[in-house]
Amino acid sequence: MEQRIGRVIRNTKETQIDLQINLDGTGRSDVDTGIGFFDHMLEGFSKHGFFDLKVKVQGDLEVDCHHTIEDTGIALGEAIKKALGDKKGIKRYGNFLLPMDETLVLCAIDLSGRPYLNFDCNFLTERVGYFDTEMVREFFYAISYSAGMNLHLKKLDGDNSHHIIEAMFKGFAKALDEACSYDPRIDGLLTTKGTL
Ligand SMILES: [Mn+2]
Repeated sequence: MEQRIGRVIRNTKETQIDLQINLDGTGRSDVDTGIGFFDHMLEGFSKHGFFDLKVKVQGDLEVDCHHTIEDTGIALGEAIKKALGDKKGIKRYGNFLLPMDETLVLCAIDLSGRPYLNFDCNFLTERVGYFDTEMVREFFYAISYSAGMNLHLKKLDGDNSHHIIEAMFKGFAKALDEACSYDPRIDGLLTTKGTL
C-alpha cells in the first residue's frame, strides 16, 4: 500500500518549521527543535507510533519555549491531516493506557474531523529542562485543532513531570497508530454519516 506522508513548511516571524511525517514508517526520526526535552518527546512519539518523523524548527527561544512548541504542534497536526488524506479504510478510533513507573496516562482519539481537546492533568513542577510543563496542553490543543481530531488525555496517576509528559507523548503515539491503521473489513469510511 502507498505510504501516507504529510509535509508542512511553516514560516512566521516567530518560528520557521519544516516537518514531515510518514504514518506508515518504522519509527525513524530526525528531530531538532532547539529544546532538548521536546526533541526527546518527539523521538519517543516517532519510535512508539512507528511514524517516520523529520522536524527542523528554528524558533524564538530567546523569548521562551512557547512559540516553538505551539507552532510545532500546529505543523504536526496539519501534517497528520495531510498524510491521512481521505481516511478510507482506517479504524478512526484509537486508545491506549501508557504506564511509566508511578505514572499512568490514558489517551483516546477519534479522527472525526471535529477538533476537541480534553486535557486532564496537573503538574507539580513548572518545567522539565527548558520545556515549560504548561506547554504540554498547548501542544496537544494545537494538534487537535489543526488535525481535526478529538483527543482526550488524562493523567490517572503520576508525580514526576518527566514521566507524565513522556507517557502522554507515547500514549498519544500508540493511540494515533491504532486510529490510523487499516481494518480490511472497513469498506470506505467508518461512519454512518458519510463523512469524516
Ligand atoms: Mn525520558
